[in-house]
Amino acid sequence: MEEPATVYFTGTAGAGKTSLVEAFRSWMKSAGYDAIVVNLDPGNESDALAPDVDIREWVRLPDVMDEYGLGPNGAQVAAADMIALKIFEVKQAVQELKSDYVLVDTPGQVELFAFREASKAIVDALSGDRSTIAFLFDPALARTPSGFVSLLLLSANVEFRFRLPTLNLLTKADLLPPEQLEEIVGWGESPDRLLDQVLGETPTPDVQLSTEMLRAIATLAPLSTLIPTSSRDATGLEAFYYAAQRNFAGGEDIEPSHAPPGSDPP
Ligand SMILES: Nc1nc2c(ncn2[C@@H]2O[C@H](COP(=O)(O)OP(=O)(O)OP(=O)(O)O)[C@@H](O)[C@H]2O)c(=O)[nH]1
Ligand SMILES: [Mg+2]
Repeated sequence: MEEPATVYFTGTAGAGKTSLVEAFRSWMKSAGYDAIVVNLDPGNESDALAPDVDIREWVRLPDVMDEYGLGPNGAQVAAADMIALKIFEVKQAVQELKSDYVLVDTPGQVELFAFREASKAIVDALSGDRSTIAFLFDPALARTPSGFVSLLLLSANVEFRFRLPTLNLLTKADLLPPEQLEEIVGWGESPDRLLDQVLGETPTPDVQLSTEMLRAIATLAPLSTLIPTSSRDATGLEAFYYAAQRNFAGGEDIEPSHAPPGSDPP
């Protein structure tokens, strides 16, 4: 059987990962696609979450905290290694469900996913050839030029670590006035405009630093477009689906089991 296409959702704490995973699953279902949700966050407490495969069956953050006398962050680090040891059980549970798509929710702390060797082992074990990362831009951070640059660097870091195609999504678009939404999306399209804006911010050392880093990013890779999304009103989910589809290298578009109205590829 062909391996399912897998999307990893990552981003800074509270960026909207769990909400988007569930909103995207609902959208996929209504569009006739067969997707399951895998929760890889041992500390997930979101009410929105209804995973088909749940790491908390094997590793639970409160248990790790109790057992090793750790705080939540230390316990997340320890749990990441424990998860890596259980990943083949997780994979087996995923395979038993025989879905076409797997949507993976990851822990709140992005550095845990981005920098630890355990996450690399987890992703390597879980993913087939057709995998992509969705990196979430929280508008609370993305709305200033230097915040936007920081998120771009974080996203590039994730892509560099995992060597998987990475899509940048702006979350909670419903919270932004249209002009601000347009401005933020514009930064993703035009490195020059972003650079000008960064320079326009007070020239404190950190702003100078982000300018240099932005130059590097702009040289290394064309900035990838930022897809605005909202879990509240399902904005951008279809656009995200087709962008992800293009990233599943060599993958053919999987036909929905029933043709949804108006869902022809653009
Ligand atoms: N208005 C609005 N709020 C949202 C949206 N998505 C998420 N939120 C809110 O943002 C907060 C964080 O959402 P989560 O989905 O838990 O974010 P997360 O990245 O999984 O959070 P952690 O796992 O704790 O890092 C919650 O209060 C959500 O209700 C959205 O599209 N619109
Ligand atoms: Mg979450």
